[in-house]
Amino acid sequence: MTNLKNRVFSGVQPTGNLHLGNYLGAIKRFVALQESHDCIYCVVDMHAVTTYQDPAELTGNIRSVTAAFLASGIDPEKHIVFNQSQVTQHAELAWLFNCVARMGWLNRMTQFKERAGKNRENASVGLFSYPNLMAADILLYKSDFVPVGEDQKQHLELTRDIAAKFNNDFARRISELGFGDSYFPMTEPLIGGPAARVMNLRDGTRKMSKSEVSDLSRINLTDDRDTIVKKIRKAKTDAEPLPGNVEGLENRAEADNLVGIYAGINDTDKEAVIAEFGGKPFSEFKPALAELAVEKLAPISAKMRDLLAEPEEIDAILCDGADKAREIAVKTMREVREIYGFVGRK
Ligand code: AQP
Repeated sequence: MTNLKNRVFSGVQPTGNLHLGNYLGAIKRFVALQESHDCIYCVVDMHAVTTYQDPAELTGNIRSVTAAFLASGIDPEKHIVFNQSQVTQHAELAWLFNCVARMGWLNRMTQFKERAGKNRENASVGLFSYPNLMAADILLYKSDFVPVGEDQKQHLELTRDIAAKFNNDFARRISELGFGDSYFPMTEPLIGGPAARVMNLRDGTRKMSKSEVSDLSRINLTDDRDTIVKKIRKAKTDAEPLPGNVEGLENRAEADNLVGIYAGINDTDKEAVIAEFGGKPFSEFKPALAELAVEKLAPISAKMRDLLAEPEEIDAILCDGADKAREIAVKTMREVREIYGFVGRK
């Protein structure tokens, strides 16, 4: 880890089957960033338990997300891959950030409102303070960049607010201790591309999500060929053919989503997809999309199956990654404790 302003951090929750949204919005971009950055990719199991998880299923899901990382091309030798609960400093820093973040800031988080729904009084306190743990994940490693899907934009803004308030509250102490003008960086989100927000295949106004009841609403990374073809064939669309230009996708949520998915999988943009398929009916576009999805996803799911056949190897990779992550985390927490004025061994 030598370059300045070069560290990337991101996490994925082990809460169920990973889907095409997780892949295009996050994991595929994690892979690309390895070429140019020092990357830390985390299976955020402590975020997962903000809602109840069956313990045996959670274990399987932690391994499955790790397998998806590795099968997609993340290299745990050159970068760091680990699960959050093995590095206890995440929880420690999150507590301190509970004391930095303001109630009003968290009250504005739309994801909490969506997840808690009408049953807000019964949501866990952890679900409410989830963004503070996310800020801790990112800032524990003084990360410069965080690749995420668009749904995480607000949480990244909160991370910056927390860093700014911490830097400001402790400005004198930070300077006296020789850390310069500020301690935590202003982390930048990396959000973008044609598939930053992949939508539900049955309802183009809602995002594709692991927790959606209907399996037809998403393409899972583990779906076989027939299932992928069936889900794309059944994907909701309107009756019009694809428009002749990208502007024509406005107010056609489902068409826009399928074009974005094609562009995301094929490393291109919506303009290029429209240049090829503009004016064509869905009966022509959908089979082409299904073919492309199968071609790109089949090798990943085959590799995931091989990796999951040897769970102890996955666990060993996570333990090695946690050792590397902990080295950085221990140093940060030693400095943060000093900034706070806590008494203890250096
Ligand atoms: N539909 C999506 N389109 C683009 N990116 C997405 N991400 C999630 N859904 C989409 C991105 O995937 C990364 C990992 O997400 P996560 O599993 O940590 O949490 P999530 O955003 O809550 O994902 P789900 O599928 O919606 O999970 P549930 O149903 O459990 O709430 C993040 O970078 C996220 O932006």
